[in-house]
Amino acid sequence: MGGSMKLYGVPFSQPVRAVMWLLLNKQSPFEMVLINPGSSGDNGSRHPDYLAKNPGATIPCIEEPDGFSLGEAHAIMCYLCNKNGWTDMYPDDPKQRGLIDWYLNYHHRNVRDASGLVAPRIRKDLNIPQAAQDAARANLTRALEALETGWLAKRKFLAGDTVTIADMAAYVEIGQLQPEFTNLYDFSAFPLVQAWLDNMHQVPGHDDVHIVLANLGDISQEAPEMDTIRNANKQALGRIKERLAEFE
Ligand SMILES: N[C@@H](CCC(=O)N[C@@H](CS)C(=O)NCC(=O)O)C(=O)O
Repeated sequence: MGGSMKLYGVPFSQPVRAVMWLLLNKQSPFEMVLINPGSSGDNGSRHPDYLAKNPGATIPCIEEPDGFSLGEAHAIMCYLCNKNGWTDMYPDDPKQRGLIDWYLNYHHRNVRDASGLVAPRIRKDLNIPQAAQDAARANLTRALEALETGWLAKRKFLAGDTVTIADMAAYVEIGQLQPEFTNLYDFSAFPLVQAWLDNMHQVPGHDDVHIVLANLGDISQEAPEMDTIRNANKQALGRIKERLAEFE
């Protein structure tokens, strides 16, 4: 079976962006297949065809030409690094790798809660209770304190002096809140996190992956219309396809 690897998801999804960033950074070809998160319709993440690939019903998921499929952004990024020998992004030194795995495991229910600030604005239909929104903000703030006083107090990037998949996984969550994107969090209490965010802007692939957020813009005062989100995803897909054409 020929063809390139498929990546299922939408560019607005944080964990999808992390995988896309790694692939674009490495100029590694893939085919993006749009899957709507939470939908059971055709091309939805709860449709039986998709559940056969990822029973967890979430995006992202990848599928290799031989039919091998894998869910969970962090598992996918580790797999891609292992498969392609990208040891700059996921070093094979046990201690360096240990630091990355530490962050990737920590991330869930901590830094991931950054999306708990975004979801109520883009998914009004979910009627996310205020208490859940407050808990997400508190969890994120605690996680940023841990990054500020721990990880980033010791190193320029989360696991060392150079960027790894831990930074990409963290940035797609934290970075989306910056003023030039959704503008939903004030980072002034966290100067090391702010400096790290600035450094991450320079990592190749950053702008292509974040075009979706640049297009959506500041949503702190007003929640965007569904059409605006759809258009932002569409334009982002166009940019990604342009980049992928350059790799061929
Ligand atoms: N831990 C998963 C999280 C994936 C996830 O929550 N994806 C969201 C979109 S950002 C999703 O597919 N939601 C659909 C649903 O929960 O029904 C990962 O990192 O891949």
